[in-house]
Amino acid sequence: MDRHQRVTVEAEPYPFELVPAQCALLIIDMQRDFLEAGGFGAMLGNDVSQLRRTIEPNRRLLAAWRTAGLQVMHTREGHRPDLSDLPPAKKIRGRGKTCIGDVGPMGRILVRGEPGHDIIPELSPLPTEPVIDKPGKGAFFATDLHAILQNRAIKQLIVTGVTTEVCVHTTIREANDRGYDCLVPEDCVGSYFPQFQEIGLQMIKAQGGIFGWVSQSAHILAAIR
Ligand code: TIU
Repeated sequence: MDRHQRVTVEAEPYPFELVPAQCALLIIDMQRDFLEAGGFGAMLGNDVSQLRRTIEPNRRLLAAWRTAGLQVMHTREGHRPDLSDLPPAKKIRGRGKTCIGDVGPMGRILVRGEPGHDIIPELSPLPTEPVIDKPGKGAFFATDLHAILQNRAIKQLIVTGVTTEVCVHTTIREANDRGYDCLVPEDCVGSYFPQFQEIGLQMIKAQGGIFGWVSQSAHILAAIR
């Protein structure tokens, strides 16, 4: 594969013209706190098993992306141990008994350095892959992601991870406003709510691709093979 050669990926609302050398795989928040019992997702009352179907497609896409020598970046949602970057409004949202920063089965919830904050072992970052620690839902807010992408001449993003309508959507909207073309493989993003998964994907590709394109990981794998 010539990484600078444009390849067409089957997608909606129309084919995506992928330039592998200019495209990063951005994996959003595949953390134990969202995908395993006892973390932040479960604390909010969610069924974490809904998200686990995304692990294997992400693992395959990540392996292929690495084999092709392309850019990979990961994000993690979480806060400093002193919680100085945690807005009070975020801390008390939900009126739950347990809050961000409290101790749960996987350590302090959504706090950097705690076991629950880690990316799941199936998708562990390599030392060469930037990990963006973000205090918000969007990966561009209060992070150096945009600078890293610009330094590496990235113009396109394949956005995967969890959850579709929260951190994935917020990140795609932020990226779109900054001029990036975003492609979302639907089997690699997940929501706790099946109806939000479906509508969230429709919202991206509606109106001529108002925020981006939606595809399947198999189409992306075929394009970079
Ligand atoms: N609650 C929920 O669906 N998601 C989040 O809080 N964060 C992310 O989406 N990563």
